[in-house]
Amino acid sequence: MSRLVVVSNRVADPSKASQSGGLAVALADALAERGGIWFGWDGKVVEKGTRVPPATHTEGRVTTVTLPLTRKDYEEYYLGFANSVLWPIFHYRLDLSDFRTAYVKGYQRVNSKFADALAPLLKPDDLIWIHDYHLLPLASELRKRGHGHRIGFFLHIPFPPSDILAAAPEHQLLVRSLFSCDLVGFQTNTDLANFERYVLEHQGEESDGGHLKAYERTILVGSFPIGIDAEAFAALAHTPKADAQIQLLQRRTIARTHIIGVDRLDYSKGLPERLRAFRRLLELYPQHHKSVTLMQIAPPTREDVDAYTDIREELEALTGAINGRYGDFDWTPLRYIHRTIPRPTLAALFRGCQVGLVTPLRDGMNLVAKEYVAAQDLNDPGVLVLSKFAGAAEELKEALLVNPYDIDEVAEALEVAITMPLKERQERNNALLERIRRHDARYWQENFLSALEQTSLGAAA
Ligand code: GDG
Repeated sequence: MSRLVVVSNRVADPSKASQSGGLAVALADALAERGGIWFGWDGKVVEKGTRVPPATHTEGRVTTVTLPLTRKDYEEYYLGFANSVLWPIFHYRLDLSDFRTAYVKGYQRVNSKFADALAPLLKPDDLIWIHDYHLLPLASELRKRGHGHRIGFFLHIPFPPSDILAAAPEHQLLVRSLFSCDLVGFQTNTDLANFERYVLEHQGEESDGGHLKAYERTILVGSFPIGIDAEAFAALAHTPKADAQIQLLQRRTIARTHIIGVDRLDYSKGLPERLRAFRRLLELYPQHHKSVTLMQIAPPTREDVDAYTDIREELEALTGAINGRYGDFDWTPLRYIHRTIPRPTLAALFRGCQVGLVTPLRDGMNLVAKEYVAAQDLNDPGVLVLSKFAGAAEELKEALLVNPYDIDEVAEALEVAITMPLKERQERNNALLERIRRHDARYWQENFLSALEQTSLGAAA
């Protein structure tokens, strides 16, 4: 079995992978089985001129290799091109993209630095697996340095329709770079179709049987919906400590029905629209006053990007307005928590809440939707209300699927969820759970790597 080299923008500490969630666990498992390297940024920023060699840390058969970014790299590559250009555009938000010429240069520069630092660590037979939008040009940088390895790339976020991508600076170059890979994987069939359409429009070559030919290379493409470790998450939700936390949640509030939302505070997650839908529920159904609450956990993220400050202010204002209008001395309708909550507490809260409200405006997959289902009690499961624009909606058909922009529709779905009879809740939950268990994180990782191993050996582009 070939050694695995995983490259991602950030590297999770493998010894803490179980606390960090699905992706870190899936990758840590694959690395432990095959042995290998996990390479990426250590999350630190150093001032110009500071030369810090990559730090290596080996545990068992896995070595993490991390390096810091200079302030300029952090601003131009991470905050700039990755998170102020690619993230909004790939989430269909051209209005939020903030393009500066320096960003493209910074993005190319960091990808080239990553390739320089990674190159000496590679062995001839390694399988290389690159992750996400930060590193679209990395495969092409490695090929330029003469590496003929099998290279796979997986995009965790959506791939936008051709016309939207065409608004991104250097879009042709970015897509062309992906043709230096042997396998390019997406979360959903929609993303895959968008990619194929872009390539056909810009290169005019035919695809066949999962292969796509363009830029003088033929690559394998496919959709590989990411999963979670459903068993482990269910176990986390069913500990004596989780039981105690759920009892506390029920004792401390007069509400009988708890709705929960958990999302990084990101504009792609549809949080203001979600709060408005909850307000509409209270407007339309006064019988729920004092019997329903919404708990929205929204840990901070990318606070150095302006668009993220704006959304935080909007949410704080909405929370105040809703609680001011509907709250009473013995009832706070909306609890908004702008902090990271420990993972076991999150699992307990999912289990203790009767409705999981997951309404991103656009999302690659959305693991929270799967975690909510995995945490439920089979005897008395809650109901998942899910945006049809989350990648997860392609698989999770038995959720109540909603258009997150349509406030009335989401409010009505909440009403259906709150009043759903036990039998229907169980039928829906069983069907969802069966699929989430079958297509778990291991299934995702094994499928991707076996497809990559079956490609013919990468030729230099
Ligand atoms: C990207 C794509 C794709 C959240 N708050 C807390 C916390 N979390 C955990 C959740 C979940 C993870 O973070 C978030 O995953 P999502 O999939 O929901 O979203 P992104 O972070 O945007 O991830 C996404 C994913 O990559 C994987 O491919 O699904 O579409 O955007 O696991 O539980 N964890 C803890 N405390 C919190 O407060 N401990």
